[in-house]
Amino acid sequence: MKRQKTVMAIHDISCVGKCSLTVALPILSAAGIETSVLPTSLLSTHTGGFEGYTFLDLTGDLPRILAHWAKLGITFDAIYSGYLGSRAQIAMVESIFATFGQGALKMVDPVMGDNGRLYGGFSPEFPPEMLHLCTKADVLVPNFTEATLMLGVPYQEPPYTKAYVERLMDRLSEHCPGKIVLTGVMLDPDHLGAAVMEGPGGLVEYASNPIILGYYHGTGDVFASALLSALLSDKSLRDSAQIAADFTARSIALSDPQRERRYGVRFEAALPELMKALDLV
Ligand code: PXL
Repeated sequence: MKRQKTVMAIHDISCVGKCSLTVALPILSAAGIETSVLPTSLLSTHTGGFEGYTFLDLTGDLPRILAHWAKLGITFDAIYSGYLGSRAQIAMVESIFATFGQGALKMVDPVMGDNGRLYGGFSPEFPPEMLHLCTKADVLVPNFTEATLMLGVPYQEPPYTKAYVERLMDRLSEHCPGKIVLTGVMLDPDHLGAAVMEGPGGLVEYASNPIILGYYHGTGDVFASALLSALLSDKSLRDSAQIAADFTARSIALSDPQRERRYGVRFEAALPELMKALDLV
């Protein structure tokens, strides 16, 4: 029997509005991956489109959880970080990479913003510190907003030229030696996808799908969780990006148009297709 892969997923729990752990856990599980969770904070809803959400910072409890895991000798095939609620948590993920990272694929989704703007609650000091975390990652998955914020360059509206996309990835790779999967790549108004690069100086390849217009909450987490699922299923970086792009597009296409978009996309309905793409069924 093939050994089951294991992941440590480091994200918040947004109790309502599918994103972060409520997306990562079901997707990785459907991909046959044993997923342990390190919840960084507990929110009544995510912060994008709901007023008056609660926020419980769990930073103080994380060292105790991690010390227990270390004592038990627990190891992981991958460590996957997403939304982090404070700069202290960025430092904590760096220390998790140092203590649990040996032999593990370290993937950072530098969740911070979209459409050219930082999400609510993040200070301008956050992006440079997130860039520092990305320098330690084997795979980073920024969108254009996050990439430009980390580089301190102005955000540009799509569509983009390949030259612009590749210049941005080159600039990121000057800081980050890992593989880069840049999301939100629109080369023409009819297609949306990702650009991938295996490392500094590497060739840039593209994965895309016909665009479905509009902003859908949580799709970054859907994409990144499917990407990691495919990478751990030994798919190539480009194939993994295409599988993740297909899954994200299907999750949007299967969503109820009557349901408010802040509740997230209907990724549950697309899981059988993801499992097929990963040769699991
Ligand atoms: O999907 C990213 C995300 C994760 N977690 C929280 C968020 C967001 C985006 O707004 O608010 C709490």
